[in-house]
Amino acid sequence: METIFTEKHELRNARTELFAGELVEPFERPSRAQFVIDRVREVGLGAVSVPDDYGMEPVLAVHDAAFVKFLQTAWDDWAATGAKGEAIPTCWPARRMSARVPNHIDGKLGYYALASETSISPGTWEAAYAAAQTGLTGAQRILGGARAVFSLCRPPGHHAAQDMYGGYCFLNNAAIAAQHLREHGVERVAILDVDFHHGNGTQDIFYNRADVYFASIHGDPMEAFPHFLGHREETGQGAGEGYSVNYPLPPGTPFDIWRSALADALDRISRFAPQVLIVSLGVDTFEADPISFFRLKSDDFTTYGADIAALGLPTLFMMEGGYAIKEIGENTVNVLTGFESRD
Ligand code: SP5
Ligand code: ZN
Repeated sequence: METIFTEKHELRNARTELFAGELVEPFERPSRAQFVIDRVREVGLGAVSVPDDYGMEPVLAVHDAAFVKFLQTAWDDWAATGAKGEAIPTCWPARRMSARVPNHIDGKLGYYALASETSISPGTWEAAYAAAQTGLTGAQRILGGARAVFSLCRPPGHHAAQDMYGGYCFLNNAAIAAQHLREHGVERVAILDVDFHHGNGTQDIFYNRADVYFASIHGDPMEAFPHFLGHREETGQGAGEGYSVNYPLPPGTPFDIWRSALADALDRISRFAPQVLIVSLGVDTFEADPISFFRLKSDDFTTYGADIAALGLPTLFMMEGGYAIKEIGENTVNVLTGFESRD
């Protein structure tokens, strides 16, 4: 399996994350991608290629133009205020307040952020853009006939919506890839989100569409981030009714329960009959993940990789979360080798 990867991800290197009332070193840090690419090379998964540049058009096919402009200028606007730390929102358009986009960077941050843990730092835009291109290049390989590709995207994308960032995500890499596939002759795309957290951004982007199916297995939002989306009752809207499915699972969920949810999701995806499957691959379902509460073991990742391969679909794996850094390479690549073992 070919891997798409660029060192430009290192440009996303925030110093701070707001966690448990303190500013700590971010869980989503550059060494994550380094451990994954090291493991890809160690097991000889296949060629490692740098992404091509598809420009801004595929990004703007998913994201709001003013939001993208905000991401491009947020760091400079913030630095110009003389702030000493990184850009963190401190106020939001909460219930019964105006939906107008403010001029001041403090207002813009609150308007476009869905969470405050994610500091904007210098280089964030450049890295997010490179991650989107990494996904697009993977999509292009699938269009060229590849059975499977791994886009090692960083920063991740599944929490980013059309006009919102947060949860360590800025551009929705999976949504951008899916939309690109749709515009290049693929009629039906399914996105399977196995990250521990609900893929709220991806769901929201395709919520009223019947051409992109969305399935997510995640920590129950009553107990876990992003807290405000990912309930079982959310199944799509309008033309999209029945084209989203959610499996919120409780603290302590072991692999056998998780795997039953996966089986149901794969069955529904199979009945949707997509031409391409995108897997939003977060490995924060691991038992030792520092911010999550499922109990998957390293071998379980191999097992479910094979389950996904059994669908027999052209498959684009895209990196999302996973914060047990020491094991992130093994767990991620286990999914890919598990897939290949069944292929
Ligand atoms: C891509 C991705 O995995 N994003 C995750 C963003 C999670 N951010 C907020 C996490 C809040 C965690 N609180 C955990 C308490 C652990 N005791
Ligand atoms: Zn996650």
